[in-house]
Amino acid sequence: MSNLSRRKLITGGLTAAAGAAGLAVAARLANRYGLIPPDSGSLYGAGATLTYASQRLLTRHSMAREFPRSFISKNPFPNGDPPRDAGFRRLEAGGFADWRLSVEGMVARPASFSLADLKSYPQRSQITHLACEEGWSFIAEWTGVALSHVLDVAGILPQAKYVVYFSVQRDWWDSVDMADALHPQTLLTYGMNGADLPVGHGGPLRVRVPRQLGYKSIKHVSRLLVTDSLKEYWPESSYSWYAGI
Ligand SMILES: Nc1nc2c(c(=O)[nH]1)N[C@H]1C(S)=C(S)[C@@H](COP(=O)(O)O)O[C@H]1N2
Ligand SMILES: [Mo]
Repeated sequence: MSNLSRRKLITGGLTAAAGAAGLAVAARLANRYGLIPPDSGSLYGAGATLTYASQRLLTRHSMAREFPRSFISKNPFPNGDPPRDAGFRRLEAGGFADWRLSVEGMVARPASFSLADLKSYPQRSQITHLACEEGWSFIAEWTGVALSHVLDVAGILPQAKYVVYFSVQRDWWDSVDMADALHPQTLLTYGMNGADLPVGHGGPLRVRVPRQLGYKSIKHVSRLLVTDSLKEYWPESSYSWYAGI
């Protein structure tokens, strides 16, 4: 991905704005309150720590803005190509009846869910903004089940710290910490604007993390992994791990 320079600009700007003294204070605070993000050792560590720590302190319990129906965008923009491989096409032709979401890792009851299973759980809808780091955005109504509900069914173990979610598109996966995984607005969505979630927007199943930038909302998700370390699951992209907005 070619977003290195953009990220550099953003984090560079933050760092400059905070100033060296501010950063030192932020780092100390972050350390004390367990707010070091997992990419703090990276090139943009100081900026990433500052963003994550300040957002977590200020917004741990905050909600992404929800909009009235009249705000729903007329022409939402599907970004990137949907999967084109034979396996996905076969699943699509079958109405995704054979689609499965597996939940693995640090859970008491590893499980595999069909869309019908997920639809049998309490349904949540929210009208939220999806903002791409490239500058465009749209508002849509997203319908699904709270990620926290599915995690409860699987039973997360106490040592779990992150949830990694994988698309069937091999290059796309991402992760959130437990604060975002258990946040009431973080959904596994199967519906959009009152219809099935279109394949272009991540059908049949997509994670929505409305408190972070669009790239954290991974499309075509078929696997969740609960873990205490992201070492093996570091995204290949140059995006910042924490993308709070
Ligand atoms: N599997 C997968 N997930 C993805 C992407 C993708 O190309 N493939 N693009 C990401 C990016 S960068 C953004 S901004 C949003 C775009 O969502 P949309 O296609 O519904 O507009 O999806 C995110 N999730
Ligand atoms: Mo994006």
